[in-house]
This record gives sequence, structure tokens and C-alpha cells, in this order.
Amino acid sequence: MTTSRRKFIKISALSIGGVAAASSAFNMFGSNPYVDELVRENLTKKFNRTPTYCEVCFWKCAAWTYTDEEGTIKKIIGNEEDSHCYGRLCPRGTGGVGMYHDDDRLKTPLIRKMVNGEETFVEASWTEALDLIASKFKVIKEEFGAESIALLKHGSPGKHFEHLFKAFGSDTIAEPAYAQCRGPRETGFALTYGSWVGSPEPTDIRDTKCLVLIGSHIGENMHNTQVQEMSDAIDNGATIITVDPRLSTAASKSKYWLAIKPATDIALMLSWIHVLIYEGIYDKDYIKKYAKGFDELKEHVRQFTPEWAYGITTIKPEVIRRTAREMANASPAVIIHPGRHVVWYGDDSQRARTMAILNALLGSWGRRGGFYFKEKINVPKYPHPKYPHPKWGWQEIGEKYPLAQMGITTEVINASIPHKDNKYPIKAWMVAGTNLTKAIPNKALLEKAINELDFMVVVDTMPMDVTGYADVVLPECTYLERYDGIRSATNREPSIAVRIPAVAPKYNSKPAWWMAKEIGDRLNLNEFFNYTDYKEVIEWQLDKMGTSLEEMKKIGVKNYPRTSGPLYLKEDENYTFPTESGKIELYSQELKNLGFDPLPKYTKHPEPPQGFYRLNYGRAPMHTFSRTANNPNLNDLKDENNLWVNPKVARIIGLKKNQEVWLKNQDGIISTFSIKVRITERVRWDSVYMVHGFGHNNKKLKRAFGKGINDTQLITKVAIDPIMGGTGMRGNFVTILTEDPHKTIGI
Ligand SMILES: Nc1nc2c(c(=O)[nH]1)N[C@H]1C(S)=C(S)[C@@H](COP(=O)(O)OP(=O)(O)OC[C@H]3O[C@@H](n4cnc5c(=O)[nH]c(N)nc54)[C@H](O)[C@@H]3O)O[C@H]1N2
Ligand SMILES: Nc1nc2c(c(=O)[nH]1)N[C@H]1C(S)=C(S)[C@@H](COP(=O)(O)OP(=O)(O)OC[C@H]3O[C@@H](n4cnc5c(=O)[nH]c(N)nc54)[C@H](O)[C@@H]3O)O[C@H]1N2
Ligand code: SF4
Ligand SMILES: [Mo]
Repeated sequence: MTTSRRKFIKISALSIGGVAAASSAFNMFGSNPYVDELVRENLTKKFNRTPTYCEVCFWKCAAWTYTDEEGTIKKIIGNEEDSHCYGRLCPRGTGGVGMYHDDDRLKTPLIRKMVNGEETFVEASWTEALDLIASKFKVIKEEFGAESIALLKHGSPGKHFEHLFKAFGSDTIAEPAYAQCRGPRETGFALTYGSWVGSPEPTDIRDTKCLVLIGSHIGENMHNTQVQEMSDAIDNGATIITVDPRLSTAASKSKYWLAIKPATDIALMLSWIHVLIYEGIYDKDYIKKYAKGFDELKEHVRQFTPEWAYGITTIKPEVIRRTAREMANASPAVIIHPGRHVVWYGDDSQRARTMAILNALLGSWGRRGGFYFKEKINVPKYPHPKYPHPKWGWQEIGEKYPLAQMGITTEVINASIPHKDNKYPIKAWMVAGTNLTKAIPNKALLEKAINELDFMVVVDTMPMDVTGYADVVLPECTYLERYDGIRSATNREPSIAVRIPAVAPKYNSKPAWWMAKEIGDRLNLNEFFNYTDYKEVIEWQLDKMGTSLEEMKKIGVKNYPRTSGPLYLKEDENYTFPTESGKIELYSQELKNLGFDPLPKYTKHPEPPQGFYRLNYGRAPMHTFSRTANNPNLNDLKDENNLWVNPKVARIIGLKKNQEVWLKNQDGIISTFSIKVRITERVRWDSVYMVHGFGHNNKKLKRAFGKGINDTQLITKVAIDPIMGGTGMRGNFVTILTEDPHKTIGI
């Protein structure tokens, strides 16, 4: 990128909070390397910088926090040495400052009490709140066992409480990032290749010649490295094929946009497999050398011609053939992206299997421009006694789902509702860093479970909806105000990053590590928390890893050389995949043995009834789920979601641009709030679309309250994946109400 001297001055004269965005294919980055360099130089002169890694989403980009002499946080900029961000944060990461400055933050511990016959939150001291938690935990442990206390968590705070729970004897742990997110993909790929995809995905987008996105909307989904690498790949002439019923940002940058009929992706992929095999354009050597079950696959897809798929997907046969050939031409530098939020229609592990099989036929796993072999460095465990063995835990609770590899939140919820056959009664929850009321579908069931609990603690930074259900609310300080675990990244090269407080915690907030330790001490688990400050843990670990806190303060990120071997398979390498057979399992004997389809099949899913539209949802570049809706910086960029409606639908209903409407779903659930209409050809006539994470119900969130609709409220029907327990959420249908339904029924 070249810029004139004049622009230089103009940019550097901008307030440091208002740096403009630039990136070649996606013009939505909150920072750009060239401007950042200027800011960096200027800032280093005037301000202090402290290393951190971002907590606005789970990509965990390493960054520098700049503070002025008064100790006010001014700006966060990406760390140039970091392979998660290449020195550039996404708009959310840049807006992370707003998390710290948000004056709606939780400020002090709260305890639910009866005051004048009404339940209310009363401000409490830390001692009072922590004593209460420890005494409740002890009582429940005595009566039911520690296993009866569940931890529902997400993000960095979860790690500290996980340690506390394991030390206490509970492995009843789950997070929405599994059964509401990546779970089916990990199962589908593990069945085929023997290993998870994991985060970050080892997609070699930088060097790819063809990237196939199937309902993966990179560009709105701002996973940093992927957006940047995709932008470069486009500049380098890579072909992008996007399969999405909606014209996503990625679709708009693509050579092919396949506006598929929702819920029919498996049919499309089976016909791609058909074309690759029956035109003989798959990677024959790779399949012969590394795969197992090809003959069964070939027979299985015989009838799945593009003509067959056309009737199901509405994608023309010649487009199916042409795109399959594009992929084959690029092979092995081609990626069928595994997606990330993949809990759609209940057959999601099988859809992931279909993706995994396609990648195998294209020879992309372990190949340049396909998937590389990732590497991570292990952070040494800070010494503590052995964890006790719980009698049951997440595995038993999820036993109905044989291939679940992590705790299933919804099964924890079910086990919290007493009934006579419940072998695993759950009595209390600690909820840390997850806004369950927005993350988990079927709110009625969630509320039923919460009502049955003896005790519930919520640890959050903000008064999110979920805090309203708690008996005790603990205010965590933001990621900018605390030490935290070392980030060990799984990437092309391993690296670590540290999080060091840039400022002291605001208000009466505290870090999660401190809360875990304080509760642990009260539960006589002192030996598990053998330190006074988490800094000591990090210092010990860094020392073992050949560095120090002093060094890390200066560099923030340390990259290590690879030791596990090359990034890609070597020519003719005799590689053993970590599956049962040592081969890529196109045909899955494991699934067959468990009574599931060994080869993926297309099944038809329900379609919207007359007058209803499929509820589709996704991401906006400047927001993360519900967590950023009230963030002053990010709320400024987008303060509500809109309802994307096709012009044909707008005509039928008589909708106007920006008209406020309400939604009612197939089960009669009506949205609490209204949403403004956006009329656009970018969405199919059979669906409507909105960004997830809006429609907040807690008035304490000044900026976010009542703004837009909460998609989760309308997701009451869930299609459970029988293989791993994921909750398919895309089978909900809504009708559009133009009159305020709450007025007419007198609310
Ligand atoms: N309807 C619907 N449901 C979904 C999705 C969807 O798109 N639509 N997406 C699914 C996916 S992919 C995922 S991964 C999950 C995500 O689920 P969650 O991670 O639960 O998502 P958030 O709603 O952002 O909730 C995060 C909570 O953590 C709090 N928080 C933020 N930082 C900190 C911190 O440093 N410490 C503490 N203690 N708390 C903090 C926030 O204030 C917020 O309350 O949701 C899933 N559920
Ligand atoms: N800005 C931002 N970025 C994020 C996040 C965030 O909160 N904000 N969250 C992160 C997390 S944890 C996750 S899991 C990822 C999720 O991001 P992805 O895995 O990329 O996306 P999904 O939410 O699964 O899919 C959304 C896309 O699927 C399309 N779609 C809907 N139905 C169908 C269908 O039947 N077939 C096909 N082919 N497409 C369909 C939608 O139109 C939409 O474009 O995003 C990550 N990145
Ligand atoms: S992708 Fe954005 S929000 Fe996520 S960690 Fe990186 S900078 Fe933060
Ligand atoms: Mo996710």
C-alpha cells in the first residue's frame, strides 16, 4: 500500500480512537498496519504499552494496550509478531477499549435477597459473597456430591473455575462453544481424519487456489487471520466459491455464489462427490495411498447426480459440475472450509463428514493451500495435587450421545430438572463468561432448569440477561485489567502470548483467577492454589518455557520453531492418520457399529409453512454475540439488528424500508421487541435474516436494552444431532407482524 505524505499527516492528526479502516478485499478492519505503525511510534513516545490478548472473541489475537500518564486506556493495537492477527485487530478488538470504559459494568458483588417482600439484588462485600458461595457448595457436596454442581463457562474465566471444579471433585462442565457451535464439525472430522479441526482452523487460506465456503461467512465472521488471508488469497487470484442462501460479504467477493435452498447442503456436496469420482478428477494417488472405503463411497454416490441435486438444492447441474471442476483444477491447494458454527439441522456431524470426504477426494488435508499440520507448544502445568475422581461428570450426563467429546450444555440443563429417571441430578450452577439466555436455544427449558436449582452464581463483566437469574453475581474485571493464563496458539508455528493488566481493576471488580482461589481456600483446597498472585504462576511457567515475564512484557508474543515436522505431507510420505485404521476413513466403520450411517445421506428437513419464513442468523463484523451490544465504541457502529427481507416478501406483506415489525415463531413465541426491516435481494424469499446478539432485556444495559430482536428467543425448536448432541437451530420459522402484538394483548 502506498500513501502520500499528506495523507500521513492527516491520519496522524486524527484522534487515536478514530483511525480509519483499510484492507484490500474487506474494508472493515478496525486498524491497518501502516496507520498502526504510525500510531505505534507516536504512542510509544507518550504512552505505556502492556501486552495482552483480546477477549472480545475466542480468536485471542495478541495486542498492545496503550495507557496514558493518568493510567487511562487509550488504544489497543495488534501485536506485529502474532500469527493470530499479523499486527491488526478486527473492529471488535479495537473496540475492546469500550469494555473497560462501559459505565454499565458490574461494579460490586450482588446477592439476591428479600427486601420488603420482594426479591432484589443487594450490594455485598467480596467476603460476604464468597463465604456464601463456599458454604452453599459445601452443603450441596455433602448432600449430593460435588458432581451435582455444574460449571457452564466460556472464554478465559472458565479455565480458572474449571481448575476449581476439578479440585473440588466436579467434572460437570460444559460450554456453548461445543453443542451450540463447533461440536459436530469436530466429530465429523475426527471420524474421518482422526483429529479435530480445532481453533484456529489449520486452513492454509494464504496459499490456497480455491476456497469453498459453505455457510461460513468470513468477512462478517471476523476471525482475524482467516479474513486477512482470504483477502490476500483473493488478491492472488484464488477462486472463492460460496454456498449460502444469503448474499453474504464473502459471497459478494466470490467467483461463484451458490444461493442454495436452506438445509440442502448435503445433497449439493454428495453431487460434487459424484462429479469428482465419476469424471475421474479426484486425487487418485492420494486416495489410494491414504484413504479407506473408496469403493463403498463410489457406489453410495452413484445416483447422486447434479440433476438429482438440482431438484433439491435449486443449484443448476452445470453450475455444480463447473464448480466441482474448479475445485479439482486447484487440487490439492483447495479448501472446503469446515465452518465453525455448524449446529444447523441436526444432521450436522454428517454434513461435516461430507465436507471431510470432499477434502480427502481433493487431497487437501496435509497439503499446501489445503490444510496444514498445526503445532502447539504445551504450557507446563503449575504443580498441584492430583484431582479427585468424580463419580460421574459431563460424559455420563451426555451418555445418550456416543461421540460427544465435550460436555453438552443442553444435557446439563436437562439433568438440572428433577425427574425420577435422572441418574445425575444437578443442583447448582456456576456460570462464567457465557450469557446462557442468548447462547442456548429453548428458553422455556432453560428457565425451567434455573427455577429448579438450589443455587446459581454468575460471573460476568456486564449486567447481561443471565445475571438476572443468579443468587450471587460476581463482577469480573475486563481482560485489560488482569493477568490470565498463557495463550498457547495452535498455528503454522507455535507461539505464546501473555495477558498483563494495563490498569488496575475498575470499581470493585476482580479477576476470575482470584475468585477461584478465594473460593478454593474456603473449600480447603489451598494446595491447588499455591500462590498469592496469578503472576507467580505465569512467571513459573514462562521460566520453564525458556523466557520470563520481563521478556514477555517487552515482546508480548514469543514464536517458537516447529519441532513436529513439516507443515505438509512430503511427496509419497507413508503417513499414518490417527484413526483406527491409520487411513482417512471415507466409510466409517465406527459410525456403522454405533448404528449410524457409515456414509452421509441427504435427509429432507421441514420447510416453512404458508406465511412463514425460515429464521436465518449470523454475525456482524463489529459485534461478538451478545457481549458487545452495550460496548460504547461498538454500539456506536451498530446499535440494533435489522430484519433482512426479500423484496418479493416485502411486496406481499406490504413492508416499507425501516418499518418496525415483530416476529412470531412456529410455536407462537412472539418477540419481546421490534426490529426494523431492511429490504434486500441479498436474502432468499423463503428466509429472513438477522444478526445474532441483540434484543437485550436488561434495562441496566443502557445502550442495548430493547434494541432489535433476540434471535434466540425465537429458536424454540431444536434438531438434536444424534451422534454428538449438538442443537440444530436453523429449523425455526417466523411470521412477520406489522402491528404491535403486545399492545393488542394489553402488555
Ligand atoms: N441464537 C443463537 N445462539 C447462539 C449462536 C447464534 O449465532 N445464534 N452462536 C453460538 C455460538 S457459535 C457460540 S460460540 C455461543 C457463544 O456463547 P457465549 O460466549 O455465551 O456468548 P455471549 O452472548 O457473547 O456471552 C458471553 C458472556 O461473557 C461475558 N464476558 C465477556 N468478557 C468476560 C470476561 O472477561 N469475564 C467474564 N466473567 N465474563 C465475560 C459477556 O458479558 C457475556 O455475558 O453462542 C451460541 N449460541
Ligand atoms: N464478527 C464476528 N465474528 C465472529 C463471531 C462473532 O460473534 N462476531 N463469532 C465467532 C464464532 S464463535 C463462530 S462459531 C463463527 C460462526 O461463523 P460461521 O461458522 O462463518 O457461520 P454460521 O453462523 O454457521 O453461518 C452463517 C452463514 O450461514 C448461512 N446459512 C444459513 N443457513 C444456511 C444453509 O442452510 N446452508 C448454507 N450453505 N448456508 C446457510 C447464513 O446466511 C450466514 O451467512 O463466527 C466467529 N466469528
Ligand atoms: S478476531 Fe477480533 S475480536 Fe477476535 S480476538 Fe481477534 S481482534 Fe479480538
Ligand atoms: Mo462459536
